[in-house]
Amino acid sequence: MPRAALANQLRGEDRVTVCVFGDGAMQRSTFPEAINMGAIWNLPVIYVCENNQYQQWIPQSRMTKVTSVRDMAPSYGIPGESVDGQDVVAATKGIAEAFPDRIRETPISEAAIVGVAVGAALAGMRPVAEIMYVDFVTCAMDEVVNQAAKMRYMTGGQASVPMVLRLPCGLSRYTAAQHSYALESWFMHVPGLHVVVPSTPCDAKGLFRTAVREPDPVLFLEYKRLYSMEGAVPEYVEPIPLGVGEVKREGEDVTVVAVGPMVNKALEAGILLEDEGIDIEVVDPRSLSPLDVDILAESARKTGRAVVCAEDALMAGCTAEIACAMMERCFSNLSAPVRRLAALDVPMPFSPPWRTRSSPASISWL
Ligand SMILES: Cc1ncc(C[n+]2csc(CCOP(=O)(O)OP(=O)(O)O)c2C)c(N)n1
Repeated sequence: MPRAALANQLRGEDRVTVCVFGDGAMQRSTFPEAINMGAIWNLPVIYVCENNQYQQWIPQSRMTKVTSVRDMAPSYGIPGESVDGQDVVAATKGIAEAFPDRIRETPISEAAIVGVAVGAALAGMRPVAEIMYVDFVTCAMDEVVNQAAKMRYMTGGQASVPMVLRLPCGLSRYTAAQHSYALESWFMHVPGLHVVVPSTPCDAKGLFRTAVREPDPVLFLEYKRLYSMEGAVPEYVEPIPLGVGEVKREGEDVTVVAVGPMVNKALEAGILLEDEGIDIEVVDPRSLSPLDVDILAESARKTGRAVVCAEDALMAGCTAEIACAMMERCFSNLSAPVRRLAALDVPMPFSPPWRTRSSPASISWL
């Protein structure tokens, strides 16, 4: 926050920086750090908290005992004044009423959310934690990557973190650069984490049943656009083992490995390509770590051609790992190199035409 103020001070400029934020920002760990640094360096800043009593839809009074930033100011040695003066997801609808003792609302404190989940898991519970958008798991990366993922290894198997981290992700309307990330490859890279990406309501249930029973952390990537997808979900769904993909459409000419919402797009493409006499096989890995390399290689051996599509970026994305895994196993059966369809290596644009060009998520075949 006081970055611009530091620049002003160092340049000796006669300027004051006005830093405007919502009351939700008070619960960020960077908040006290920034205020304190600004105070000890006597930076010329006015902090303006627009306190609408709600952090998005959660009343502020439930998230903090301190409801006025003004009252916090003196503890940093700076004066404070008062001036008079919003369903992202239905996925968890009704769950808080059904299980009032087990569901917790949280402040916007991702490191603390994952931290308490890791702690509870170490203490023998099976917590399910949710980060509002996967983009903000970046604020909790130490807990995910250094604590949860490594605990079993570092304790020689004496401790484990049976935690599920639900991570809504991917493009949705106008979510732009900070709320549209697809980060599967980041987590595939970390030994000790399982990475799951369901593509249908039924798979979501079957994979979730497995995830909550896993002895190690599972990152459950929920593509936001799929929340509105309809599909039959039987009352009882068998747990789907991790590392077991599924052929969603059988075909002879080319294998399309599709991740998450790209499965539906591939199935749409399959219908169109029928008219052109091209018969595609659609394979859904369902979990990316562990990855069902056998099902991928078997399909590519049969068709001799493969395309991998996912919503994450092309550079070092999950499509690279999948394509390489196939080429390593069945290079001699392939008639052409494995091709990849992924997002452009750009932050997600807000502008609808640019967004459409940036991500395969925007493709509509039908
Ligand atoms: C680190 C982080 N976590 C989650 C979000 C998603 N998010 C965007 S606005 C918002 C609510 C902010 O509440 P508040 O600061 O009170 O501002 P208000 O919208 O009420 O004006 C949230 C949670 C975010 N932008 N950054």
